[in-house]
Amino acid sequence: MSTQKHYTGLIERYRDRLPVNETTRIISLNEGNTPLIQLQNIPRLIGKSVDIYVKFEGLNPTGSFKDRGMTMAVTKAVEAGSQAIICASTGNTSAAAAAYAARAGIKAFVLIPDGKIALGKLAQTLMYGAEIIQINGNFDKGMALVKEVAEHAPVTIVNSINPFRIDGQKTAAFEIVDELGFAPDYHCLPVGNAGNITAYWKGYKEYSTDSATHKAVTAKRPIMCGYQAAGAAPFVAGHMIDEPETIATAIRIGHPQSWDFAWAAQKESGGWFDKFTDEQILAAHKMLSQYEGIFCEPASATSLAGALHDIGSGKIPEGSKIVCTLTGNGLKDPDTAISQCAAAHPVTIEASLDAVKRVILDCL
Ligand code: AN7
Repeated sequence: MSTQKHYTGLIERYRDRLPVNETTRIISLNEGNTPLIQLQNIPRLIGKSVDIYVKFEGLNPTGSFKDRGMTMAVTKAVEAGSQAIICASTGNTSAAAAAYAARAGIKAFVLIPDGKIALGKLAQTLMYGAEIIQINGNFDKGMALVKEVAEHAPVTIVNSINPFRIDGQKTAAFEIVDELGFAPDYHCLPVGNAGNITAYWKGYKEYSTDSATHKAVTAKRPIMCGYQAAGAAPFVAGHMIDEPETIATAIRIGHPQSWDFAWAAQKESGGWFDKFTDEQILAAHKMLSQYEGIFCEPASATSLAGALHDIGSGKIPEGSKIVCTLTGNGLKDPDTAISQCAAAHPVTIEASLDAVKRVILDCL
């Protein structure tokens, strides 16, 4: 029998760098430990000598990176005696909050924008048993309401303004350094509320010092590249946006909550923000599926859209090692996936050997 300890989640793995002690009840679904996959075909296709790795966060228990933050936030909420959590969400946070609340045996309230949440996210959140409050307004409106409500009701906010969320999410940077043996040259992320870019930067900074001695163990940190959807790009505009719009509904956010932290990550790392159209995002989305067999959700592909653009222009030079975070699973948003493939709709034929054979021979 194997004596190897089975994986029990990111809090156990990185306990010495997270705010827990021996008596803390850990609320976990064995999140984290997601694959870092090196792209094989896309670099060849673009004719550039670069190592591009994708950190596929869509393989977390609820299908997005939010699980990293939620295991930590719900663990701390339960430790503090909270009976209920609340969040505003474009979909993934609500799914994660609902799942971890179910696991902990507490209540989850989620505020979602009316009609602008991907189908898979809604299905999950309903199944996990959260109280869904659909509002007549976008994510930013919901976030403002959640902050107000939390002052008047006994609920813990689990949006990324909760610092424990950032602590959980920083472990993705630890995993990357552990796996590669070094920090990458560039780290590319889709940016909405900017909690994740904040978390990765915190993680890379903390991991370059020993947790016990606080001595530097590696000096290298990546340049952070934050990419937004063109219709929802406050970091590129340099100011908040009131009517954000993009097909990548996960990042349809105009008033990012981690504004100052994200600017700090950009400045300290020597990185940049940029924006890409829905067409560019969807092209990267499809490319990942069709050339690498990796199906992420549209918002996630913004990281690759940005990386490919900046590799093409030479801003990211050849020889670089690049990590793109793919924040969510493609199954989250089946509608956008299917509508992208309209031209290749399945043909219906007669159920005979001849008919099937003809289709195959026509294709080859
Ligand atoms: C797939 O679920 O804000 O910049 O409410 O679901 O840390 O906000 C989701 C954000 C990127 C942006 N990719 O991350 C929510 C929510 C996916 C996402 C982001 C989100 P942040």
